[in-house]
Amino acid sequence: MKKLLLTTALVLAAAPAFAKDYTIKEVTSDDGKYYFSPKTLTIQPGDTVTFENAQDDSHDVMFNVVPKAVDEMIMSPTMEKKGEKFTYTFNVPGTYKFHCHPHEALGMTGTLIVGAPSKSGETKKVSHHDMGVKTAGDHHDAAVTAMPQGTGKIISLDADKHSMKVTHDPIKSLSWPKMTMTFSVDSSVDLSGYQAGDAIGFTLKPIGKDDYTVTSLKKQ
Ligand SMILES: [Cu+2]
Repeated sequence: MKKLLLTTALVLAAAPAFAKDYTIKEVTSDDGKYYFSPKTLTIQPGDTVTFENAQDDSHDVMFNVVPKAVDEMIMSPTMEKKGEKFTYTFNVPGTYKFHCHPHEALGMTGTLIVGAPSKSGETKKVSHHDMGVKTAGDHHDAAVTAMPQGTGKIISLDADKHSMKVTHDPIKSLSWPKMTMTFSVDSSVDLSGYQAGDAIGFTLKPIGKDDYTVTSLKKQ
């Protein structure tokens, strides 16, 4: 009997710790601050992190620095309702950096360490809008610059803001997966003939560093 107990104890000691689940909340504070809570987190390989929208506000999460061995883009769809979640299991050790795309410029960024931090040179940058397109401020060559094209479906239109929410198919030239996003629509585009549910084709133009506006629209 004693021997059996000892064997059991050894097996338990050798077994890997059970994977844990963590939550990072995406917060919009009452005084207009946007942040992840917690902003930094250390977990172990195999652990799972759930990003949860803490209010009815539009957040997402995109990983823009990951260990070199990570071979996929880690990004959530847009989460617009309180309680919407995006869950991912992190198996590759190292340093990860992430942000909320709409609120990155407002400081909504964070860091995740899986196991131990990466040494310098062991991470890579990932751009979910890596585009062969020049920025809006760069006008010479505009004629030869292909603007990204997309297809999708209108979810809703906001005539006052001249914007539309679209579920778009993957856009290869931007390395975007299928997503639901809100785009501003250029004032030259007439939205009056469109409504929620329409299948559309559209052209995007970069504005600023990280944003796009719809410059042409047609029904599919
Ligand atoms: Cu956000």
